[in-house]
Amino acid sequence: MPRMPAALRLAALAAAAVLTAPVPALAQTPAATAPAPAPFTLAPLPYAYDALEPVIDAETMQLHHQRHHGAQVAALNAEAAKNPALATMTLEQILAETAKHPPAVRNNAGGAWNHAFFWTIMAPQGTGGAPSAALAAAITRDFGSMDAFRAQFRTACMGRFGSGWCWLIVRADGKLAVVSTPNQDNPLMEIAETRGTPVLGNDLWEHAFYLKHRNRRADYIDGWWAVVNWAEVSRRYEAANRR
Ligand code: MN3
Repeated sequence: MPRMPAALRLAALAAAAVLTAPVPALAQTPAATAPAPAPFTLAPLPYAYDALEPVIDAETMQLHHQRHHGAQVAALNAEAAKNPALATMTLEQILAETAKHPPAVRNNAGGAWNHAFFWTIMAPQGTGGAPSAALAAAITRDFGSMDAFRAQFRTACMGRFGSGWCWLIVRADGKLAVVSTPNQDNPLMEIAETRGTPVLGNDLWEHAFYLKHRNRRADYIDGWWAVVNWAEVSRRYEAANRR
């Protein structure tokens, strides 16, 4: 083949690129132009707003669920409208790659997951049962006793500066650990200091307790154990252990 001048060679390459480029715009499906449905939803609480009284008052529960949790779901849907790939993902998939997304995705996917989890691990006083034999044995194995676990959890809750969460997690090695995360972060995030599967968690934001307890975080933490849903925590522990 005879040598082509450089300019001609470039023109030939450009023509080839046009021929092999995908067919543009016109081929869009109607679905791509219709408004996408909001992919993330706010589920109702598994009990009435006043069901955790007197430990957590109805007004706090209603504001917390409808306004705080609801706003995070709405904000995550707004992010998904900007980046439709998010709409195809589960919350857990998003939490595993938060560094790939803007901070609003980390904060609101975190908040959406954390609150949905939180509602399930609480139950009306007197109905939450006790830790299963397997969970009780693991708590004794990894903390020494139930009291020692609760003391460590309390210390972690009190030690979280500002807003955040305290968690009991199952680590990848099967061991239990108490960890705390800032803001709406959680141990499912790839950026978490200690990763694991949460089985119990307490919301340490002031919106979780301020109406009733004002600044007294310790009162909230100590009273909160009365509404822990140990049946659900145990179920989550056994599910995490099977992974
Ligand atoms: Mn909250």
